[in-house]
Amino acid sequence: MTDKTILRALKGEVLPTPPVWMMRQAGRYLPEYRATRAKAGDFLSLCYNPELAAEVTLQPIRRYGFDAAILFADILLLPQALGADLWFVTGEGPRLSTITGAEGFAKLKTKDDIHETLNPVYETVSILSEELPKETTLIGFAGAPWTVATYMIAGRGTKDQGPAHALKAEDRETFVKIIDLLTVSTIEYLSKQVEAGAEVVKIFDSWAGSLKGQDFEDFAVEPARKIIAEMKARFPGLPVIAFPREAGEGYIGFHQKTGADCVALDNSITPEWGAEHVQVSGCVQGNLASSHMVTGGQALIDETRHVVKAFSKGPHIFNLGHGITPDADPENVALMVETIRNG
Ligand code: 1CP
Repeated sequence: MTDKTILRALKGEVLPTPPVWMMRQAGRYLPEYRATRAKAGDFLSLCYNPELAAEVTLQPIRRYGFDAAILFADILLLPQALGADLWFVTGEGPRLSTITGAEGFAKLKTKDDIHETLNPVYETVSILSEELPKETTLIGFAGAPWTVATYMIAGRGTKDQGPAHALKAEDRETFVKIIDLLTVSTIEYLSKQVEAGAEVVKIFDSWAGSLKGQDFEDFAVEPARKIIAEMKARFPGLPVIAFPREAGEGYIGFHQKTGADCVALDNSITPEWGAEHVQVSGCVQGNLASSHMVTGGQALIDETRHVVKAFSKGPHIFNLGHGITPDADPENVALMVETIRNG
């Protein structure tokens, strides 16, 4: 029996104090992150520099003693490894070469070609598995096929994922090929992370909420199910966290349909709804609004207690409903952690 709290919660144990970590916990709200990033140059250089990527992963662990560290990388490294051009425009976000049809798809590489680009990421994982405190769980991750596909098809982040929906409607064959390539490549990518020392993997489907009805089943549920089934076949007992963000009713039964050990909840649902409809099926993660990390004060304390209490009857990992934002105050993060641990 392991004594790492996150692994215990993932096995279904109800702990008196929920373990805690935060999405984007290594990020621009921390002065030490900004300093290391400036040393690395740009964001991608930081992702591909194992020493510095490990350093920024460790920074929030040193500061707050979170129960988990998440590998510092990005979901868009995988399309880059498959041959897409990728760059980040400061203040705006990612840009990629676009895949708009069969011709673009044909230029992509195969799942077996990705490691050449992604080797530094695996190196970051092995450094971390040596350097993390023994009580801290190391989480590896990848984007879910649908979310990664939305960026590959549009060439950037989009509010409504319009270009990806359009390709799905107009050239379904190419769209399905992209999803299938990402599914098998994600399995290879996550497998190397686990071999290098990741103890848990998380699948980020940030744009799952724009898939409705049968599309949600085909392109959010089914790829997650395939990835999780194969990961568990290769690594028996490996815990998996799935994050079908803004899935709404799609959250109901997501554990059973995909085989995920934990389902991460966003801020579009109340903790009470999440406890009643999702936690009944297994461990959940979430879901304090990240805006409290900006505003702090008594409201942060009250809402942290509210989230802890609402999920206290089942397995729960405390987290935000989405990533912490660059304008957050590091003191508020300390206040959240203290409130969780000291009541
Ligand atoms: O300037 C900077 O330093 C870049 C900001 C940043 C950071 C810190 C980006 C650019 N990515 C990351 C790291 C990152 N991204 C992690 C590391 C681990 C962590 O601390 O959580 C992880 C897990 C991600 C995952 C990620 N990247 C997602 C899924 C989760 C989510 O937030 O919804 C998505 C959609 C991305 C794409 C991406 N990368 C970066 C930005 C600004 C974006 C979003 C673009 C958009 O809004 O469409």
